[in-house]
Amino acid sequence: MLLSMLKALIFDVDGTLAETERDAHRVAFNEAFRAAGLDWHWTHELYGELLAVTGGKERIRHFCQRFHPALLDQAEFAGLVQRLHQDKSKRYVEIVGRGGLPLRPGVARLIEEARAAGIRLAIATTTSHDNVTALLHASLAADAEGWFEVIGAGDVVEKKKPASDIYFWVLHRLGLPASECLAIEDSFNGLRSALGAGLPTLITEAQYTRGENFSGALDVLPDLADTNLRQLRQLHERRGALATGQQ
Ligand code: XBP
Ligand code: MG
Repeated sequence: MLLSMLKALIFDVDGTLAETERDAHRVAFNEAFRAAGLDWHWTHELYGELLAVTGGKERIRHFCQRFHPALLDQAEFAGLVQRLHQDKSKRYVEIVGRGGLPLRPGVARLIEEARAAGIRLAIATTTSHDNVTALLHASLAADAEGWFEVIGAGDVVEKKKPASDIYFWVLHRLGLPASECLAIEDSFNGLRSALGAGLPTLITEAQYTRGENFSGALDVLPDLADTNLRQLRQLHERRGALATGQQ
């Protein structure tokens, strides 16, 4: 029986393409809090806990539920979250735009290899489209946005990871079955999201996600430094063989 071929790579962004969380997203959140006159400060440790909730607005709400529950009853709470997150996003784009946030090892090379081999590229992320393009421009290439045929980002879906909505959204636009794609993720929430859409998924563990439960992943790697496209195809084929009962 013909094994399903690898036709597309679908990349997560935060933690997978780059270590954006501690020194970019977290810093931008803290700057936005300060600018709004709030004495909130998300330490590296606290941020690690808050990352259990994906999405910046959702994370701010979760933080308030935990540490400032009285705020939730205030009429302007939703507006406050919206404003804080808007300002945070602006600051994140500025931070990333200054450069100095490299892609993780092997990522750029793997993307180049995939492009050269005609493998289609897509993105499925919880963060916003503007944040994705800022990172691609600053850390990959000025025209890198165009390398990705589909960019599924942020609020285009109602339910963020670990829900699978964003991966279904991307698959629909690629017009491919999940079995012909490979998702590359760094987190438990991202893995649940991708697996729920039926995607074979490779994990590259990140700063904040090392040691999470990655059962169901095709493989768990410390990074992509030693991974090439041939190996990705093999991984994907092995999974196809398992799925069809061939060994
Ligand atoms: C990471 C996230 C995002 C970022 C913050 O998602 O959960 O919420 O932490 O970005 P992924 P926003 O790894 O799926 O890319 O503030 O723009 O939500
Ligand atoms: Mg991630």
